[in-house]
Amino acid sequence: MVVSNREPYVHQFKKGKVEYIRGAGGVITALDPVMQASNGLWVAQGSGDADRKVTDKDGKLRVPPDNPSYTLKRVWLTKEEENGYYFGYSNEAIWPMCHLTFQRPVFREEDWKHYEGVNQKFADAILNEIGDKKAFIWIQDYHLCLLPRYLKEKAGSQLIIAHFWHIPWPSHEVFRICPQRKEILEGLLANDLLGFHIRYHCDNFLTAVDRELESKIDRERFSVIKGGHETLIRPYPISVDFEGISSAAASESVQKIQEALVEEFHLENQTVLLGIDRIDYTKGIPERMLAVDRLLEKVPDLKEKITLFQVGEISRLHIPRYKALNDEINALVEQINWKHSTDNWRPIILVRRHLNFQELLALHRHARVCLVSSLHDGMNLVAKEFVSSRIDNKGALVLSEFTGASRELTDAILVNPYDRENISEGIYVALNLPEDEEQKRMVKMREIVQNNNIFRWAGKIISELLKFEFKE
Ligand code: GDG
Repeated sequence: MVVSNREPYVHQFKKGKVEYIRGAGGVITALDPVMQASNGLWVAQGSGDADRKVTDKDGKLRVPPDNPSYTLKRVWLTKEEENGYYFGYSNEAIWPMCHLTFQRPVFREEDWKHYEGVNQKFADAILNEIGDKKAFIWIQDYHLCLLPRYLKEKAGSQLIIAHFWHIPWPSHEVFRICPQRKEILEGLLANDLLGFHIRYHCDNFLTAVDRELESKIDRERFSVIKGGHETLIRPYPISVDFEGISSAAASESVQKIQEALVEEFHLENQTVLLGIDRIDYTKGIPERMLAVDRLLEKVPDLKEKITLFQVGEISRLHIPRYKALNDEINALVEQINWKHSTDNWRPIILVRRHLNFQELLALHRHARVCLVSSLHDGMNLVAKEFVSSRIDNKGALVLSEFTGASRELTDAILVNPYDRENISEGIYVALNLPEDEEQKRMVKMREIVQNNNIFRWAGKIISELLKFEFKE
């Protein structure tokens, strides 16, 4: 069983008909292929306006709709619950606390109450499904910190639980500001296995436990024993479906889409710098735009030659900080385009509409440089998707050193996103890499993503999970 906040398939009404889209976001990109291969059950929040229409009375349906291969069970939340649990505690408290971007977290007591209530609601839905059966459960992310404890309290001997934390875990100096830090740690320590992207986040977690709770920490085994229960803490760097992306990128349909996009956006004679992100202050989108601005100031010869093509899917707009970022990005695009544009060229194209995955691959194929300038990022899948799409072994990746991906993709051009000069130099270096050097770097990066692909990531966690024995 997989449990996550976000569902993999969202149903919406379009001109009276029900249509579905596969959600954007790292978790879904990573786990949908795993679930398709294993015919499991995925429990998540229902979120589309037509979701209720397609489910049975228990909130269940088979997905993907075009090729049903596993079951999706929806948990329905009220508006108040969604505000408190999702926008409030998850994304105004935990998210900014875990990402070092100097965005102050907001801990509201009423949000926490909803966070507890919704975690309990997920637990009830799951326990209801399980009955007296035994189950392996794999929980995703920071929305569901309390769920493992609620499940284990009711059905400890029937369950083996793993939890993957998709975002960074902060240093203790940061974590200790959280008023609910003990409850969060106790919730997570009900897991049998807890995974982070990198070793550094595991270390931070162990330090937090050490400082906050009575427990025994085994630094050799990388585990915590609390109240007689052991939780293993392990790094599992997430990845993408390398082979799937490579072969889709080679397909004729993606090639056709590429031609259509080039025509639609007049990219025929442009060297494309590509950004693909949810609009989020952790992703360094204004920083990237300002770096392009700086580059054009320093190297005016690049005018009419380069285009920053930014795909920005709107995200969490109910939160004031996200709304402000959205406005800031719109204003920056206006300002930078006004400053540098000529009669038939503008340096930044910002695309707000939802692009499907094939369109993203077409853009990856077309780009000369992919720009990932996150201020802090657990992994960053866009970087790995770019590399996987480059079947031609061409293209350069400019990558923030504060992403988990930078630990593996050392052949990218690594930059500090807080340093505008440094990003703009990185772009310049990327644009001027000699052909053989560009190719050598891309080949090495492709080997790394090919070896540590999404199936290997999931396989490692699942095989660790299967080593545990149910308690009698
Ligand atoms: C969290 C962590 C970690 C983006 N725009 C569109 C679209 N996307 C897809 C990308 C990529 C995914 O969304 C974004 O993944 P990231 O890894 O960049 O970021 P988060 O959503 O913040 O994910 C992150 C991840 O979890 C996995 O553990 O890497 O660090 O923050 O796959 O391609 N997809 C479509 N249209 C868009 O407009 N179809």
